[in-house]
This record gives sequence, structure tokens and C-alpha cells, in this order.
Amino acid sequence: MDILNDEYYMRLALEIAAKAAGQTGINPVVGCVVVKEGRIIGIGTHLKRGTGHAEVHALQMAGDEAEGATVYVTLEPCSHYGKTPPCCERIIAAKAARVVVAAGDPNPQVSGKGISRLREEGIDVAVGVLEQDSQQMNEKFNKYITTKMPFVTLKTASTLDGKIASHTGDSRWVTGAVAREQVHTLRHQHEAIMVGIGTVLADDPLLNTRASVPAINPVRIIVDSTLRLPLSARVVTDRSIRTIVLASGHAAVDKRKSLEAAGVEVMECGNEAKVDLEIAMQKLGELEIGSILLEGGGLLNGAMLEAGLIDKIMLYFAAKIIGGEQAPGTFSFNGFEKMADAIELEQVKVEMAGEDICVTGYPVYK
Ligand code: AOF
Ligand code: ZN
Repeated sequence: MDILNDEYYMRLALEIAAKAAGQTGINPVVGCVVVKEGRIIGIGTHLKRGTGHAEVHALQMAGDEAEGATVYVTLEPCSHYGKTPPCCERIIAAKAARVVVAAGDPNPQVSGKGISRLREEGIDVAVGVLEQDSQQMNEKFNKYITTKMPFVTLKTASTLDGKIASHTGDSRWVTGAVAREQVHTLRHQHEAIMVGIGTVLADDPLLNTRASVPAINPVRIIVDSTLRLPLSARVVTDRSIRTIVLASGHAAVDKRKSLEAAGVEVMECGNEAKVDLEIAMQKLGELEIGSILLEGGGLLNGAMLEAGLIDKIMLYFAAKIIGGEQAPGTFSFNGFEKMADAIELEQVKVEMAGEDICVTGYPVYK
């Protein structure tokens, strides 16, 4: 079997896995294809945490034919008992002859043990076929499983001069329909969506997912140190989505009680006047929220960046200039004195999103 064949089938495994991105919770996105004598005999994807892993579905489809077959899997087969039994043992029981893996599993409970267990049984294992594609697909999982902190993607929509609204506060719409549709896909692909209280007070958003295909609504997180959130806000009155408000230890107890009575969860984060964002991320990680889409406003974006808590940045720019000294910008924080101190992005990618420009990168914290 040559490398081209391996890439061909691994690409298929990646493609079917990609469609399940956003629905596996803190679990990775994984695809599996079983091939024998030039025929695909099994295909599987991990669909939901607590249900079968990709290999289990694919091997189930292959049945007895799996004996002597090659199993292509985008992530190292697991070797541990989690919510489901180890995939390694399932592959061994099926008597597969060869396993091709895209990337190792960073889960400390697996991390190499899956591959060595298969080799121990005399199975031929190749690792690293389309490795980067698999790692990119699981960037959220990779962070959460090794740190227990959520992977945070910041998404902004601004004019070319970095304004998220005009000086009168008008922000409908900065970017066009294609960019806005992409944002709803991004919401689907994160477990939570986070905004500052300023955004809620200004726009009264619903913060749900409205995509052209059925999609999942992430948990809503509002950063609101002093609990200014009105009981009449749509994020409160719409009870169909879980809402968590992050407050400081100084927030008024009676307001907290009335929000809780309205169905909102209030989480205290530190004893300072403002929410301690690091503590907030730890607590959200404990709640098994593995990924967060941060959607502003500028103050929260700035504070999260200063705290080094943003993992990935997606800046949508509309090709227009609004100006305005007082118009709010994408990042409001004091900033650095020297250009040399600026936070740089790596792996920068520039793409068009309809008539808008999307710049993606990963901040490097010094
Ligand atoms: C695989 N194939 O399709 C997935 C894997 O609680 P569990 O049983 O679902 O186990 C979750 C862990 O198993 C997860 O953290 C990751 O290490 C691995 N996920 N492994 O072989 C799959 N989803
Ligand atoms: Zn598994």
C-alpha cells in the first residue's frame, strides 16, 4: 500500500469526521475508514460523547470482513476505558492487519499507549498520514484534554479601520451575509459563546445559532462583574438555552437571586471588583465547557487578550472605513508602549468571506 493510497483513504476519514465537528462536546472529532482488497468495507465517525467511537462504527459495518483489513483512523485508537471501551481491543478482536493513524491522541490516558498496544499484537501501524489536518481539526480537544481549560476563539467583525460600530453605536451590519453565516457555523462548532455585558445592554442579542443547516445552540456566557443584566434581556427570558453569568464576588446578592430565579446560572469568579478571567476559564473548564467563541465587545476582547486567554483569532474585516474617535474598536485596552511588545499572530491565513476579508491567526504570548 503506498502513501498515495493512505492519503486517499485518510482524506475520506477526515472529511466524514469534519461534518461532526461541533457535536462531540469535549471529545475529539474522529473519522475511520476500513479498506480491504481495494474496497471500502466500513465507515464511521464519532458522533456524540458517550456513544461509540469512530472505529467501533466502522468495524461494525465491516463485520467479519475486517479480518486482514486496513483501518484508517484520524486519531490514535484509544487504549483506556472512558465512557466507552478501548478501540484498540476492538481492532485487535476484529483481526485487522494494518492500522494507519493520522495523529497521536494527546489525552494523557492514551498518548502513545494505543499505538504500542496494537504493535504488541503484531499489527502493522503507520502514524502521521495527514497529521496536521487531524491536529487542526482537533485543536479545541487538544487544548482542553491537556490543560482542562477551554479553547477560546475570538471572532470580530469590524471595518478596515478596526471599528465594530459607528460613533453613534450603529453596528447593523458591519460585515455581509457570507461572513455572518460563517459565524453561525462557528457558534455551532463551539460549546459556548461568550460576550461582555456591554454588548448585551447595547444590542439585546439572543446569542443563538441561525445557520442554513440545522445547528446546535452553544451555552451562553455573559461576563457581568456587577450583575447589570436586566431580567428583561432576551438571554434571560429565552430559557431554551443555558445561560451562565460570570460575576465578581462583589455583585449584589439580591440581584443574583432574582437572576437565578429567572433560570440563569451565576458563577462568582474571584474577589476583585471585576471578574477574574483566568478563574472564570478554570471554572468553565470544570463544567466541561471545552471551547468558547468570544464575540466581544472590545473591552472583553482586550481583557481576554491581555490575560493571554485567547487561543485563536478570526478577524472579519468589511472593506469600508467608518472613522470616529469615539467609535468602539475591536480591542479596548491600554495597549503596549512599544511596537516590539505587540502581540503577534502566527500561522496567519487570509481568506475572502463573500465581500469581506477574514484574517485568522494564533496569538503568541511573551
Ligand atoms: C478513538 N476514537 O472516535 C474517539 C476517541 O469517554 P470516551 O470513552 O468517549 O473516551 C473519550 C476519549 O477517547 C477522548 O478523550 C479521546 O482521548 C478518545 N477519543 N478515540 O479511538 C474516537 N472519539
Ligand atoms: Zn476509542
